[in-house]
Amino acid sequence: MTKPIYVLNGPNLNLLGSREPEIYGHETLDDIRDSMRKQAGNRDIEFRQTNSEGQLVDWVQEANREASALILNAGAYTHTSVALHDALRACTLPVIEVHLSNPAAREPFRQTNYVAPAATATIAGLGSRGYHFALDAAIKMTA
Ligand code: CA2
Repeated sequence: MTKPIYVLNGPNLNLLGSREPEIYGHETLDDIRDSMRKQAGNRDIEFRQTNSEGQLVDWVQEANREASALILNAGAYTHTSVALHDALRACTLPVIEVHLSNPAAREPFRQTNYVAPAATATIAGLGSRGYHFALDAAIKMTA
C-alpha cells in the first residue's frame, strides 16, 4: 500500500482568498486542497492547516512516520522556527517547501529561512501552481 503525501500548511493560510489577493491570489486553501486531490489521481493526499507551531512540529514528525513525501508551506514559521527546522532535519522522506509568494523578493524579515536548509527543494513565487508542481515532483519521486 502506497503511503499518502502530506501537505501541511502553517499560520494564516486559512485566510487565503479573503485578503491580499495581489500577493497570495484569489484561491482559498480549500480550492487548493480540492485541485490537488484531483491532480493526485489514485494517490492519497493528507491536507492540513494549523496556526500552531507545536502542532506543525507534531505533524512533521507524523509525516516522517506515515507519509511517502511532505509538501510544506510553513507560512511565517518559515522565518522564525528552529523547532520546525530541527523536526525537518530528522525527516528521511522528500520534503518540498512551497510558498505562494517569493519571500526572497519581500521584506527583510522574510529573508531568514529555517525550512529551506532542511528541505529537498523549494518552490516559491508561482502562486497556487507551486503546490501542483510540488505534487507532480512528489508523485514522481515516490512512484
Ligand atoms: O508566500 C507564502 O506562501 C508565505 O508562506 C505566506 C505567509 C508568509 O508569512 C510567508 O512569508 C510566505 C503568510 C500566510 C498567509 O497570510 C495571509 C494573510 C492575510 C490574508 C491572506 C493570507
